[in-house]
Amino acid sequence: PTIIRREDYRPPAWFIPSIALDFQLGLDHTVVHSLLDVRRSKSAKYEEPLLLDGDGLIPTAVKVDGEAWTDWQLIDGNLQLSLPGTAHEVEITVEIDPSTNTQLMGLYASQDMLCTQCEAEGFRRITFFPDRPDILSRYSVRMEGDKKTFPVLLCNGDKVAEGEVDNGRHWAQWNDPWPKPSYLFALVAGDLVANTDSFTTRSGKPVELNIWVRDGDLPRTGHAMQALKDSMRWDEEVYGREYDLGLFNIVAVSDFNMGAMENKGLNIFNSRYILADPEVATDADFDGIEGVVAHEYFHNWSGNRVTCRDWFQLSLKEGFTVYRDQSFSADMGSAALKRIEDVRILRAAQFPEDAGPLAHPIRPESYQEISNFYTATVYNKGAEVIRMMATLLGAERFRKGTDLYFDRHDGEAATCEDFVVAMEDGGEIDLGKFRGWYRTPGTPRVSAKLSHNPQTGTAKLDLKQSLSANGAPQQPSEMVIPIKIALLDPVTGAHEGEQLVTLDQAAQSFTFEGQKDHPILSINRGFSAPIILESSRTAEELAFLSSHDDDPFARFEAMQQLMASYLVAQVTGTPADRDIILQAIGAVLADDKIDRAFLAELIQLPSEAFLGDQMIEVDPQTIHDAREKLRGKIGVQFERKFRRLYNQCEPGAFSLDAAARADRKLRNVTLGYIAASQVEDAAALAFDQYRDANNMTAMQGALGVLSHMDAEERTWALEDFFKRFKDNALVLDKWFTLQAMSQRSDTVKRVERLANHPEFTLSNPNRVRALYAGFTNNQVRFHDPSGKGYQMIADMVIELDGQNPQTAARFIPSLGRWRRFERGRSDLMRLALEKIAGAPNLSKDVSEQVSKSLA
Ligand code: BAL
Ligand code: ZN
Repeated sequence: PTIIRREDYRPPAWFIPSIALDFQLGLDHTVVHSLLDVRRSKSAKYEEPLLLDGDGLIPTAVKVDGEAWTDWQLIDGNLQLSLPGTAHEVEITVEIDPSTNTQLMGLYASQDMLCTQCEAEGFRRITFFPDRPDILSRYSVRMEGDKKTFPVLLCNGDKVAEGEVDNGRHWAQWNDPWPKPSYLFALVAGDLVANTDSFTTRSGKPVELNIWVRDGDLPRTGHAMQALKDSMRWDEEVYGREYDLGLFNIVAVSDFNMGAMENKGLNIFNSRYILADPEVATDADFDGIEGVVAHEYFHNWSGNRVTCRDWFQLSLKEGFTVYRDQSFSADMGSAALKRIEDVRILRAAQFPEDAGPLAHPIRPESYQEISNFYTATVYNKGAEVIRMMATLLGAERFRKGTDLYFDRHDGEAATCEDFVVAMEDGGEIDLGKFRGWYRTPGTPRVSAKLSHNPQTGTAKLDLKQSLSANGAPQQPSEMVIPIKIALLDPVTGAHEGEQLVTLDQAAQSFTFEGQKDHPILSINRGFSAPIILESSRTAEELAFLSSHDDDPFARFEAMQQLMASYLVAQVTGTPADRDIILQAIGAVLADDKIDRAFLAELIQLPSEAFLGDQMIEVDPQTIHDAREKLRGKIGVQFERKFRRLYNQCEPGAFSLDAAARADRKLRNVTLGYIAASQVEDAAALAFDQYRDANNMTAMQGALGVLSHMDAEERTWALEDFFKRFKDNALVLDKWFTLQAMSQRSDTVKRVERLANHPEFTLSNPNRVRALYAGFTNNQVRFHDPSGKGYQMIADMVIELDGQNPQTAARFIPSLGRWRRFERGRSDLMRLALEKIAGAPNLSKDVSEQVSKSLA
C-alpha cells in the first residue's frame, strides 16, 4: 500500500489562483467543464509537469490556452500535463454519473437532489484538480439544470446572476470571493424550501440566512436557525470573528457520511443535525444540533479563513473547532453538564482508540487513507490539547494568542506548529515541551498521592506520569500536564482556592503550607488534562468528595470512581465495600440543593465499556452481571425515593428550558432504577410513560427501559412506535438503535432480523449506524460468546465496503480491540478481522484499518 508521510510534504509546483466551473447537471449524467488558471511556482523546478488528481474520471476534452491538447497522460487515475510555460489556461471536460456514486464522496444523488461532499479528497471525483488543501483558488461556478428537478441551485459564495435557457432548463452563476481549498467546494441542486432569516454583524453588515430542507421539514428547522444566530453572535463576542459574506446557506441531506460539512457559505448537513421538534427529537438531539451547527459555523474562521497546509494538520482546524463548539455549548447551557458529556465521549471513543492498534498522535505521522483519520483522537483529544493551552495561558492571553493566529494566517494554509507559535507569541509563554502532545499517542497515566505532616502543617502531593505506546509496558513520560487541584477541609469541604500545578517531569512533588488537618484531594478538576488518574484516595474520601466537592466535574468523577472501583473489584473477585456507595447515593439523593440534571448524572453507574477499559482482560458478561447486580441493589434500596422523584418530575407543557430538561432527564434515570429493582409494575410504569409522552425524550427513555424487558408492554410499544414513525427516517433510526442496544439475550438474533427488515438499507449511513453502531456499542451482546455478533459485523463490513468504504471502515475498531478481551472472544474477534482481510477487492479505507488491527 502507498503510505503518505508527513515528513514528505513538498510545496506545490503549480498554483491555481482561479477556477471557473460549468456544470450541466443531471441525476445520472452531469458534464463538468473546468477552466484552470495555472501558474508555475517560482520555486518549482522548470520541468515539473502539472499533476491534477482524479478519481474515476476520464477527460473527454483537454485544451491548453484555447487549443486542443494531447500532451497528457492518465497515471493511476491522475492527469499529468507537460506544459511549456509558467502560466496557462487549462480546460478539461469530464462526465460523471452522480446516481451511481454510492460512496457519497464527490457529486452524488440523495433521493432526487444533487449534493457534494469534498473533504477530504472528494473534489477529485468531480473534476481533475490539485486536490490538496494548500492550493487556494477563487471559484466562479455556473450551474445549469432542469428547472422542475432542480428548482434550487446553490453553490459557495454569492449568487451573481441567474436565468432561463431552452427546454425547461435554468442556470445560476455563483462567485466566491474568498480563495479556498477544493475540499470546501460545494454544490446543491434540488427541490428545496428555505427557512429564511437574517443576522446583522457587529459592524452592521446584513447577512441572509437560509436553512434548506425538503418541503414538509420546514417546521423542524427553528432550533438550527436559532443555534446559527447564537453561534454568529458568540464568535463575535468571544473570539472577535465576524462573518464575511452576505449569505449563509445550510442544506439538510438524508444520505451523508459525516455529521455535517463546513463548505464556504454553503454548509451541508446530515439531516439529523438540522431537523428537530419535541415530538421527534430528544433533548440530546436538540443539543447535538446546537453543537454541530455551531461547529460548522465556527469553521468559517478556524478551517476556512485559516485552513490546513496538509491533512496531517487536520487537528489544527478540528481540535480547535471542537474546543470552540464545546465552549459555546457550555455558555449556552450548563457548563458542568457539558464538561461531563465531553469527558464521557472522550473516554468512550478516544481513550480506547489511544490504547489500541489504531492509536495515533493528534497530528499523525503517516496514513494510507485520510478518511480513516477523522477520529476521536484528532477531534476530541485535539480539543483537549487546545483546552490545556487555554488553561496554561488563561483566558486573556489565550485570546491574544488566537487573535494573533487569525491575523497572521488569514488566507493561508497553516500548520499545527503555526498555531502553537501564535500561542507562544500572543500569550508570552514557552510551549516547547508542550508540543509533545502533538507527536505522542497514548493516554498518560498520572498517579497522585497526597501525604500530610501535622507537625509542619504541610501537605505534599507526589505526582508521577507514564505512557504506553502500542501495547508496550508503561514507561515514565514527560508530558506537560496542567492539573487543577484543591485541598478540601476534611470536615466542611471548604478550601482556599483552586490551584494549577503543571506536571512536566516523570515525577514531581508539590508542597502546600497551612494545612492543619489532612486535607482531601480534589484533583484534575474540570478534567483539566486528558489523563487516566490513579489516585490513592480511599473510598471514604471519594464518598466525601461526591457530596462536598464544589467542582461539579470532580464531584461527578469522585462518584464514578467510587462505583468503578467497587465494580472492578467485584469482577476481579476482590473484596470491596458496597455500603459506602449506597451511603454516597443516599447522601446526594437527600441533598435538595442539587440541580436535578446534575443529580441524574451523579447517580448513574459507569458504562460497561468504561469498566472494561479499567481491566487488563475484558469479560463482558461478568462486567454486565456485576453492574446489573449493583443497579438492582440501588433500585431496591432507594425505590421509594426514586418513585417520589419520578412523580415530582412529571412533565407539564413541553419546554426546552433547563428545569424542564432536567426533569425529563431525572425522570428517565429514576425509571431505569425502578425497573432495575424488578418491581412488578415496572413495565406498566414505563409503558404509561411511553403512551402519555408529549416529547421524544420521554418516549425514548421509556422505550429504552422496555427494550431490555421480557414483557408484552415492550412488544406493544415497539410496534406502536414503528407504526407512528415509519415515515420519519430519523425517528425510525431510533427504533433500530433501541432494539440493537437491548440487553436481552436474543439481541444478536434480533439484529440479524432487523438487517433484513424492509426499512433497513445499507445505502443510508444513518440507518447503517443506527443498527450496527447501536449493536457494537452494546458491549454484552456484541460480545456474545458465540462470536455471532463479530461474524455479523464482518459480513456487513465486507458488503458495505463495496458501496461505501468510508462508513464500512468505521466498524473495524469495534473488532480491532481484540487483544483486550478474554481468550475465547479475542480469538473469535481476530477470526472476524481475518475474514475481512481475506475478502477480495477491499477498499484502501478498510484494508488500512484491518491490517493495522491485525498487526
Ligand atoms: N470537516 C468535516 C466535518 C467537520 O468536522 O465539521
Ligand atoms: Zn469540523
